[in-house]
Amino acid sequence: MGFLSPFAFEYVRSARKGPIARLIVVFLTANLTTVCLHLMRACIASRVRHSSMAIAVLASLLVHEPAWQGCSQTAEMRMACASIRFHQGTEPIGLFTLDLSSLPGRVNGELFPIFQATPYTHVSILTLTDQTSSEEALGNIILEVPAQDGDADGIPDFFEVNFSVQSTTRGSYTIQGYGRGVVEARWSRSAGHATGTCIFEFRLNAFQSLAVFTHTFELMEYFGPLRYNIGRGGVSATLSLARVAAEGSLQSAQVRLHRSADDPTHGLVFEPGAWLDEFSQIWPHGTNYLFRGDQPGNLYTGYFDFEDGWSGTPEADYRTWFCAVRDPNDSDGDGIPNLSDDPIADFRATRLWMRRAGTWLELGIEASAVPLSCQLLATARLDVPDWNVVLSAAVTNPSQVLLRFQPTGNAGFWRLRVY
Ligand SMILES: [Ca+2]
Ligand SMILES: [Ca+2]
Ligand SMILES: [Ca+2]
Repeated sequence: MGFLSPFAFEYVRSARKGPIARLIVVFLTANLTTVCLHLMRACIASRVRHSSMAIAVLASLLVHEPAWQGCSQTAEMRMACASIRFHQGTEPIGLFTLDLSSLPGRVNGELFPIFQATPYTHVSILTLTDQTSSEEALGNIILEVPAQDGDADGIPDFFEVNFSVQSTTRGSYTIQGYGRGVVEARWSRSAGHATGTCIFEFRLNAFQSLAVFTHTFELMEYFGPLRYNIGRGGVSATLSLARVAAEGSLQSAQVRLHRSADDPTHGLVFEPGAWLDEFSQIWPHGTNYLFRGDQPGNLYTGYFDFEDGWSGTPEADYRTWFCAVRDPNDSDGDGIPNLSDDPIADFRATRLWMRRAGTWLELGIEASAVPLSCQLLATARLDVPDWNVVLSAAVTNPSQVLLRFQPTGNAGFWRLRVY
């Protein structure tokens, strides 16, 4: 919710002459209280000079914020880790195990993204362990992982739990002391399950296979609401994401965003912050950028990098995520979601107005967008204000009368709360 800030009317009605004698509209950009107190003093002085006149001074409202500004709005947010977590792999005889990691000296299961290595997309450090001697051999693997985004939601479908996966991809590997060659990865995962199976077949040549390891792999995907308020300095938001098809959550009560300076209506900037996982462990992040395409126009997508995206290890890992924010809110219907719309445009579009209607005065709202809800509050003085709700109304028309009354000769001040 937000209060609209003031402009003022001085309205002087001649009781003797009947019709309105004078109507002055004064737009105030200075301190409301100071100016309105000044107006009250002028009014009182005027009443002294013109005791036969009924005088009303009406403080009304100039929009500081668009109608939706300050109101809590909800977008939806989806995060999917671009890394895949591999559990330890086994081979049919049970003599060796295979682990993947992004960390030298510690196994964290991470098959992590690599860029500009087309057609390959992911790499990892391999640790082959002889279970009888406990000797370890290190290696590495580079692989292609499907990147298609069939539903155009900004997340490659492979990384979305709700899509099933049945595919075979290829890459290459090296294992010290054992050999190098081509590796085939056969992926299998049912829709709605965060875990699936990946079978690596390591080949020495076209005729010889070094080993076949079967791994459980795990996707990390989170989804939930991003609730935000737009103020003059940007967007403040809270997020509450639940892990898809698995235990886990990500929360943050202090998300700060703003429009991109380079492309304000398309670019959304996440300012540095920190999220909490279900163990209350901190996932800090720096500045991240999302971009909105024209189709669909309410979706912001991009990579989101954490300084550390998994609290299961003390080291920085699982850092790169796919992020998609869909904002269905478009209060002015111009195709630009509120998250990155120009608040200044609406700043001038919503206002509280006053007009004569015979001997009546009408107080109404010119709304930048409808529908919206509002409350009209009034007080008799501003030096010790006592704002009381006069009415609550649903605004369904671009210009709508809120209050109709006869001037009483007493000073009155109004303010409007929209939400
Ligand atoms: Ca997708
Ligand atoms: Ca970590
Ligand atoms: Ca808009």
